[in-house]
Amino acid sequence: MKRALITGVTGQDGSYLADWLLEQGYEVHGMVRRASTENFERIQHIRDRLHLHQADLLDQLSIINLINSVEPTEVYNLAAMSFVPTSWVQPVLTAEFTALGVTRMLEAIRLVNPKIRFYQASSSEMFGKVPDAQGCQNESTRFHPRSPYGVAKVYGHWITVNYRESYGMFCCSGILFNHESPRRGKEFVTRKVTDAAARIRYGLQEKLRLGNLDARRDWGFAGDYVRAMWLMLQQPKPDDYVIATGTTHSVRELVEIAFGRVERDWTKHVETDPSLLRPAEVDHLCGDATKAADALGWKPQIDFRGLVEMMVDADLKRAEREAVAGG
Ligand code: NAP
Ligand code: F7E
Repeated sequence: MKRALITGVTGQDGSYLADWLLEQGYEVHGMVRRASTENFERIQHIRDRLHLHQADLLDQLSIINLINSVEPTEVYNLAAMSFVPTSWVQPVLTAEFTALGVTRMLEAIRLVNPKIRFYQASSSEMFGKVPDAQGCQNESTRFHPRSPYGVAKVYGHWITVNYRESYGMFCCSGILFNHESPRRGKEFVTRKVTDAAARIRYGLQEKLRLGNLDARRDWGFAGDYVRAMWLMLQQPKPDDYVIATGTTHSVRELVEIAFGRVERDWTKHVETDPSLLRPAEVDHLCGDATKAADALGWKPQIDFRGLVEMMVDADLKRAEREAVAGG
């Protein structure tokens, strides 16, 4: 039986990846950090099928001990400080988690068993200020990160490539564009919008405050993207891949679709708030996943409208329960 270890298993991607690997017959282990209250909402439905272990990206020894005791065949490093605005508020901690955390994982693998296959969760935020606002980014596009988060991810990407080149380890970096789902954290713009649209529909909320409505992103479905992570580790050779839909939409279009789904006029509810603008913005992202399509046979199955409507529908169910409970 194949045995996988997922760091960040309590996060959006970790939970979908755990679902997928269990379906493929894996024994699935998850690394969780110690908290005074458990944060297992996203993995509650599979809790009894997962093996959870406490360790922390900041603590080298805990990671070495974890790899030693689990003896995984594959490690998926998804844990990180993943919210871009927080990276300006906590830049040093972001670097510790999101950059140096990758080296700690790689060093633990090198020490315990360098044959373990390793996946690093890299990000389209590494492209940042893209040279051609009309074009799409691929594996050869230069990086120009615009936040401490993006800079930390560039480090994580290159240290992954470096361990592959220095030690011949099976290390892959997946450069994933934004991917969302009903399990997305509510601070990210898609879920913030779909949650607000649903709550406004049920009279639980009146206003939605947003930052830059003109920012454009290539948004896909997280369930599609975790399949790509797994496919990367099933190849004969390790490599790096862009994973994206190849389409780009503005935050304004996201708002229009979400409010259209609940039959409300967004202009009556949405207000822009300058405090939500970022010190440096990523204006436009659109990924070219041709390499992944050719080499991995990967294609996304859910388009942008389908994604937004799926998220609104899930939030409508939650809002309805809240409205009923509130009388
Ligand atoms: P997420 O929902 O924010 O999950 C992050 C996970 O990391 C959580 O399980 C969190 O644990 C864990 N974590 C954070 N700090 C840790 C530490 N010091 N030790 C151990 N675990 C720690 O993020 P996501 O959307 O699933 O993203 C997964 C990965 O892909 C991240 O590395 C993210 O940067 C990257 N990525 C995401 C996207 C996207 O659009 N979703 C795109 C490209 C790359 P707690 O539950 O304890 O907080
Ligand atoms: O912002 C704009 C904001 O926070 C998207 C992470 O998973 O994807 C994610 O990073 C856009 C930005 O995601 C609000 O300015 C407007 O242009 O949903 P987001 P992100 O920063 O793109 C990448 C690939 C990752 O790797 C990250 O881990 O939306 N925007 N108004 C807003 N964003 C937020 N959060 N809140 C607003 O009110």
